[in-house]
Parts: sequence; structure tokens; C-alpha cells
Amino acid sequence: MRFLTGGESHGRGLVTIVEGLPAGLELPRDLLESELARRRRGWGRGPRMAIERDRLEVWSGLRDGVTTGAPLSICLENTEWESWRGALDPHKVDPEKAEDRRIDCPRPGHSDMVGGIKYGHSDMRNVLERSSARSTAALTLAGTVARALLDRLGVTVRGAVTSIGGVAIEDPLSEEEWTRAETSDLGCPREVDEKVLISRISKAKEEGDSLGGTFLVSLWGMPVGVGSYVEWDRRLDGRLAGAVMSIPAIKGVEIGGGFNLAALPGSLVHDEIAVEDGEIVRLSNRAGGLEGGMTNGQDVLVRAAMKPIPTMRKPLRSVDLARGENTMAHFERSDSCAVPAACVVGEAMVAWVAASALTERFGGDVMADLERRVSELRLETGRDRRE
Ligand code: EPS
Repeated sequence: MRFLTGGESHGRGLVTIVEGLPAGLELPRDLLESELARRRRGWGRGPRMAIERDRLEVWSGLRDGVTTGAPLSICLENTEWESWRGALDPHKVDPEKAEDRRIDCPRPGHSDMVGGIKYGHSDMRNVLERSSARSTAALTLAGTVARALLDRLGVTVRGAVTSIGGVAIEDPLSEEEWTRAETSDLGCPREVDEKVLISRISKAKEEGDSLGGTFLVSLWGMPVGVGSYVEWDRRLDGRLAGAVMSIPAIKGVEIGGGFNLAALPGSLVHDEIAVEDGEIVRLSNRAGGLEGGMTNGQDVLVRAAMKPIPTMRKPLRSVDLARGENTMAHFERSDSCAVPAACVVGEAMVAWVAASALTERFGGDVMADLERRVSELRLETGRDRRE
């Protein structure tokens, strides 16, 4: 499976094309819409989230709510396109409107300056428009399609925010906590932590500052042996880390115990194997469900760190590149914290990698065949946890 996205933050809209999907997968419109709505969540999102409706239109690959095996194309209209059209029209811009939207002062930490150098744009609007995190709505669509496929195979992907602006909260432990994280506006597993996070974000917002944080994504029910140790680009941990790291503003990814494992002796790290009631079990899950780049039947755990958003009302020092003078960075409305949204995008990317790897492992033309093969393997390995 592969997907491509197109579209600019304030352009006509976004496009996601998913290719290689099995035929026969039900893809309810509600699921696509509810994941897009979940990505708009969060305390500290900018005013645009109240405006943006994420109206989606499926252009191909779906008939009567079921995939046909043809490329699935989904378009997401930008609500405010008409008010930006003069400045961004693909065929002819209005020079005055384009000048009003011109960006000369790059934001440190954003793609503005390097993107301008790379593509030869003196107006960094051309960079901002594509590098904006608006593009994560298109990633979420691809990930939601993957989520539907995983669901059919009894694999569940979930996410929870685990810190914001240095305020750490405990990982979800129970089923209820995971469910709460999924539905909470802050991606928070426990209500008591929400108040602390809200006041931390509100303070940053008042100060014109921005905040990052961390989130955890889990995959429950992956069959054993997805991914492979035999070559670098087949290792599932590498693929997961690459996909999550590709989300804008992500600066670190850990699998299982991650960085903490480097400080411990092997005896406290590796997950011991035992037999209980005739079944092979593990006594812990510090490996985060992956050994040798393959799923080992335990929950896959991926944690990511997001840096604070570079667009700040209290901007950092920068240079006006048109005049060559010291000044402050460009500011336009933005989010002060997007960690809960990034968590939904993280779930999407993890779902995407898992679904792609499953179709590679089990064959991906027809959904019913894929489902049967996964079931057969689960029965063989005694791991049909759906029973
Ligand atoms: C973003 C800036 C804001 C965010 C946007 C990402 O948009 P605007 O400049 O139009 O107010 O709202 O995120 C989204 C639009 C979205 O759907 O997540 C940025 O500069 O990255």
C-alpha cells in the first residue's frame, strides 16, 4: 500500500490518494469524519479549528461504502479558500493580495527559510502553505483507512497524550483510561490531569508562547511475525519510527522502554519467556511488542516527542530577508499547543505502517482473504485474542 497527499494550508483543499488497498473493505463516512474531528481537538488550538469543517468528498475507489481495489481518492475542501483565492489562485493571483500575504521574516524552527533557499522562493508564503501542519489532515485520512482495515483484522490502534510542556502524566493502564484518552479533548487518560494541562497551556497562550509534549500510541492484537529482521528496510520498528518522525514537529520516537532502556543492564530490560497453562507468555513488555524488527504478539508501543510549534505571538528574533535587517519572526494565527492533535496523527501513521505491513505479509487484494489468512495464523500460533 502507498499513499500520496497534495494541497496547501489555505489553498483549495487537500487530496489523499491511497493505492494498493484490498477490495471489499467497508469504509464508513462517519469513521473518516470522526477521525478528522478528533484531529481538530485540543485546548490551545488556534481560531481556525472553530472555522474549519473538514468537508470531505470521495472521488474514486469506493462504491456503496466498500473499496473496489482501485485507488481511493479523497478531497478535503478548505473552508476559507474563497478569501485566500486572490493571493493563492493557481492560474493568476491578484498582485496586491499576494503582496499582503507575503512572508519575508522566517520563523526559527519552521521550514520557511530553508524551504525558500531550497526552492528559490523569495516569498516564503510558498513554503508555509505546504509545510503547514494542515497537511496532517491528509495523513489522518490515509491512517483512518488503515484503521478500518486493522479493525477488520481485530487490531486496535489507540493513542494517549503523556505530557505537555513538561507536565508529565502517567500512561493509560486500564481499558477505561485508553478509551477516555481517545475521546478526551486533550487525549488525556484521566480527568484529574486535564485541569493541570489546561492551566499549563493557558499560561503559555497568555504569554504568546507555544508548548510541545509527548504521546503514546499502542497497537493491540497484531499477529506474530509482521516485519522482518532480514533486511534494514523490512524492520517494523524502523518503519514505525520513520513514519511517526515524518509528522511535522516530531523530534523523537521511542519503541517500548526506548531511551530509558539504554541505562539499564540487560537483566532488567529483556522480556522473559515463560509457559503458563501450556501457553508461552512474556513476563513484561519493555520491548514494546517488537523483537528483531518483528511483532512478537505483545502490544506494540510507540512514543513520540513533539517540539513546541514555531509560530508564536511573542515571536523570536529573525531577519527580514528582503531588506537584510534584524527583525522579529513572522506571526499569523496559529495553535499554541497541538499535542492532542499530533497524537491522532501519530495513531494514523502507526495504523498506516501496521496495515501496510499486514497486507505485505498476508496478501492484500481481497479483504476476506486477508482476514482468513490472519485468522489461520492466529489459530496456528494460539494467539487469536479476539476469542
Ligand atoms: C498551522 C497554522 C494554523 C493551524 C493549522 C496549522 O492555521 P491558520 O494559519 O490557517 O490559522 O490551524 O492547522 C490546521 C489548519 C489544521 O487543520 O490542523 C501551521 O502553521 O502549521
